[in-house]
Amino acid sequence: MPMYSEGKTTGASVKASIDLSPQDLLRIGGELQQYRLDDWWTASGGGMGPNSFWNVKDGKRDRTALFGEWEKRSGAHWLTLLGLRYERVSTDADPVHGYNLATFPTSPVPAGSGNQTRDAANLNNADRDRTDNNWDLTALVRYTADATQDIEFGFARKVRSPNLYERYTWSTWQMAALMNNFVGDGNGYVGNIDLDPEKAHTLSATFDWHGAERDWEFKATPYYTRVTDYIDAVQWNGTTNVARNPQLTDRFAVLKYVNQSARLYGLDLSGKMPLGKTGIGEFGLKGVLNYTNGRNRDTGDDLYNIMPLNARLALTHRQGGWDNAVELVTVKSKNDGSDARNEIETPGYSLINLRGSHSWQQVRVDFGIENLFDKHYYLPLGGAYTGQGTTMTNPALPNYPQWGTAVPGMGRSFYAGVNYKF
Ligand SMILES: [Cu+2]
Repeated sequence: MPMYSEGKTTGASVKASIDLSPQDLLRIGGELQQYRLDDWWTASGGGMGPNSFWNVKDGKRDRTALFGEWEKRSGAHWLTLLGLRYERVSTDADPVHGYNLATFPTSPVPAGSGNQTRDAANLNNADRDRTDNNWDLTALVRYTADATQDIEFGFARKVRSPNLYERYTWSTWQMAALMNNFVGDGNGYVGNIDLDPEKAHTLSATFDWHGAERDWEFKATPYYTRVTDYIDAVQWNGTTNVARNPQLTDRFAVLKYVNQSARLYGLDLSGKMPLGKTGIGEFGLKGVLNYTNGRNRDTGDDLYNIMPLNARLALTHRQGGWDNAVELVTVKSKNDGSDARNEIETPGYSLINLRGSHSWQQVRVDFGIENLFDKHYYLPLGGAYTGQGTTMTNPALPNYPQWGTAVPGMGRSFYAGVNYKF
């Protein structure tokens, strides 16, 4: 099935840093970006003809942004940062038609497979020219209590406008929707002309305890994010053109992008400590831990593609030019996930990596083995494996042989690299 897409991006950005005073730094800048997209599928038989299917025709997405950020130091203890960004995003696309060329108003036209005539008409009759005025905001306060303690509080608002595929793909036909998957989960997706930009508001704090020379440190960052108009997706019934109820389970489905409300919270921990100096070098421990929990507040469903609780602990060794580590990576099982997308569960796993490096004046050599014990595991964020089975339809009842296989991670891998500085 031939599919063509042609995109063009042109843009420019300017940035400047201005020292207003020894304590005040101002950063300002602007950005311009123009994006153009055509996405069409030429006729190829089997219901895919006699004309080209226009998935996105003369799509445009233009961005104009201005931003400023003011960083101020007050004495030895306080640092404040205030940032503001305005971005105007204009998107548009031309009228489309399916393989059946259903936009000819004068000739009687067939409905086309999967309601191509109806769906094309819905997009063509809609107001496709959309403009979003997006305001981002950052506010941060850092208090340095003494040489071993920093505390930071932050608030951020970030706005993202939908991309052209989220806003302008139009066909609820399963085959067409399956071609519009940019998520990696094996489902089909249908765009939504009425999508609003998603707005995320985040509150976070960082507690940083460390040695005066940072020979040891422990950092904790909890955060909470509320997203209004979060761009999620609901299962869609193409025949009736409304949200599907009840939901399909344990198989791939067709979904339509919709704005919903979401929240995320999480905790990032990191730390390091020296273990001791010996005749054969300096030993230490280094670790990070990440936890994220995401929920759709409208449906109560878990958000798609959230990394399960994971940690990385390394025993480090330094001696002369040597810098080596034995690394343990542990990831918990993913057994919640998005029900709407029938997200595939993955079991937990642990991996051992060995890393070595030696540095000279100008040259550094890195080498190592990842996944030392050749453990078979599945990537929690790897999406669905779709390399076998049907390609243009979801497999029919009673078996869904394609659904349910995650993408495996790499087996035992050896690597080596050379860096040369001059
Ligand atoms: Cu096809």
